[in-house]
Amino acid sequence: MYIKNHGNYFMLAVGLLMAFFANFALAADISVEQAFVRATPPGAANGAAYLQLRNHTGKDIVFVSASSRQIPRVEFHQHQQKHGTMHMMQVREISVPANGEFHFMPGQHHIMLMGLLSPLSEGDSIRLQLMRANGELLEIDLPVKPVGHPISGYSVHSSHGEHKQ
Ligand SMILES: [Cu+2]
Repeated sequence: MYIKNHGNYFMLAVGLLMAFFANFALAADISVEQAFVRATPPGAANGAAYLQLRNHTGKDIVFVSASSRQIPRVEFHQHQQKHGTMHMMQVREISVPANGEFHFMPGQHHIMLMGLLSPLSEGDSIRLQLMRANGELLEIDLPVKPVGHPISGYSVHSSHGEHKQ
């Protein structure tokens, strides 16, 4: 079909090229995909944010902290299985490998939102700032998604709400 219609095919190619450069200009060295925050029930103390970071450079990019004006404390966390139960522990830094990706996802690494002042409700959004080791800030707006938001590994995460001591 596209062979008969060179005009459309050309415009498609131009469009793809423009999309590529638009993305490239927006995130020259790192980009964010599939960012979301999980909705929380009333009274929950903590929530969690998930996203995927893609490093477009030939050097590792390290993030040393996260923060939000809307949330008292934000930490990088990891899940760990210990004696058959899941525990969470703080992670000091996150390294996105050169030309690679780092995924925060349920049951694994996550960004812990601590001391919530009000529930995170579907339709709201949270602005997070991730700080790189070089001091640069990456600002991300994350929509709040319902608990059923599809992402692999979700079942492991069902008891995430509170920290186990
Ligand atoms: Cu956590």
